[in-house]
Amino acid sequence: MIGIGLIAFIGWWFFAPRPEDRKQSAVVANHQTVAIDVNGGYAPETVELQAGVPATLNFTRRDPSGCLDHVVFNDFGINQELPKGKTESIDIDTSKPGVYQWACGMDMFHGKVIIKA
Ligand SMILES: [Cu+2]
Repeated sequence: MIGIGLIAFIGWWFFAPRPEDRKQSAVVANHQTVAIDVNGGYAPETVELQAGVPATLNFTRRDPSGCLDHVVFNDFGINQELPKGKTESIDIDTSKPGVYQWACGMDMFHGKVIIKA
């Protein structure tokens, strides 16, 4: 019985919808911006952007650990330092719809950008 409960819990943990983790960009004057809080991970972890609209992600690192001091977008060739307590703006190329992962410098924490057509 414990085993079944554990499996159910793991299933819930991975597959339960967590809508608060996802944030859709607001488009203002043909530019979309999303603020991402970096503190023990990324909040939100999933960002939705509209294709073809210039986009900026503003990462603010509050976490003291060096683990999160870089954010890496392999698909875009971005490896940006995130000094603690500062907001770093990263421009995202939204010309191609798709799902693009980002990660900390050690590939331990992850987030993703969904570019919707
Ligand atoms: Cu890390």
